[in-house]
Amino acid sequence: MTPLEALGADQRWRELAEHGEGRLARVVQVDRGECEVMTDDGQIRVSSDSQRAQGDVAPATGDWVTVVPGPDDTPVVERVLERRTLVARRDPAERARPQALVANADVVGVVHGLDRRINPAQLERFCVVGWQSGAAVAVILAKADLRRNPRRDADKAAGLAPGATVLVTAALRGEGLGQVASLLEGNRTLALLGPSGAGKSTLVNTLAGTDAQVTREVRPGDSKGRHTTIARRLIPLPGGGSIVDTPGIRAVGPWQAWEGLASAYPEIDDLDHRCRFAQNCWHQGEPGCAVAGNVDEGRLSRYLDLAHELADQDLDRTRQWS
Ligand SMILES: Nc1nc2c(ncn2[C@@H]2O[C@H](COP(=O)(O)OP(=O)(O)OP(=O)(O)O)[C@@H](O)[C@H]2O)c(=O)[nH]1
Ligand SMILES: [Mg+2]
Ligand SMILES: [Zn+2]
Repeated sequence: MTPLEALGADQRWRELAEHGEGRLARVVQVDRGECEVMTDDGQIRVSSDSQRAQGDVAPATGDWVTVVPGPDDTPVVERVLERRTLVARRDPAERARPQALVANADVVGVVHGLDRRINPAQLERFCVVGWQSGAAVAVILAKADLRRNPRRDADKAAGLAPGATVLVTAALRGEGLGQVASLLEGNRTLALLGPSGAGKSTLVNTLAGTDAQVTREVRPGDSKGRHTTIARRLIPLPGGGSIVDTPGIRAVGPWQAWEGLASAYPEIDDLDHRCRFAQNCWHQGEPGCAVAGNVDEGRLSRYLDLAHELADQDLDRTRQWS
């Protein structure tokens, strides 16, 4: 297996690459105009052409690209191949712009640390972003050693994340890691999402068998991890497949995530079109509503919060372009 095959290079990627001059590579990390990419011959640094016309896709961690020799012999990214999936959020610094987090993940792992109570709004929000990416979603409950009955947490999570695989892990004790590893079978890519301190990097390090990612002590008194670095790095695993850690994320704002919303709340989406005023029903007492009263109230209210957020975003975007 070549290093690229271990990262998921398949026939389809190779064929896409053949449309250009360059050779196939996968972006391991992006850092100010330069990328580290994996090629069939190992990892190299390439520049990601600053002259690239605006509107061209900027490479993100996980992207498949083609690389050509540049003017001064440093290789340059020629093309970003069309993404199969993309984990993106609303740019935290700007209201109406997306920020690409991870490209071409096969599974998004939403990590929640069991040192805290499950926060339904937060978990569902991460799931919306996960589903919107086009990848499958797994909820990974971490730090199960801190709970007497983690199965109960798993049941709760399953109710909040229909359609997602729910895994229980205790990385520091080596428990549940096989299940996480099985998400990577077939050289797949797992993108870990979740609030700071959830236990993402600890999972990555235990699976990779290295200290690839920095972990840190949770502050006493609260369970929030401290902010250190935000580099998103694709980490190859010894048995094939890769994981992308996303450090330093406090919250995710979904970006144009109507499909992700529908997938995260399938029971609401299933009934939605049966409301008498289906196009305009906010399921808040409108006559002939098929949703209100027939689904969990908490889920409905969180769904509506997210729907309002997305509707506001659509308005912002319309204003921006008019
Ligand atoms: N008890 C216990 N603690 C854990 C476990 N996994 C992680 N932790 C602790 O939780 C804290 C945060 O873990 P990290 O892996 O750094 O969290 P993170 O999700 O990477 O956080 P950010 O990088 O800030 O986004 C550290 O003090 C870890 O030692 C576990 O399985 N059991
Ligand atoms: Mg981390
Ligand atoms: Zn309705």
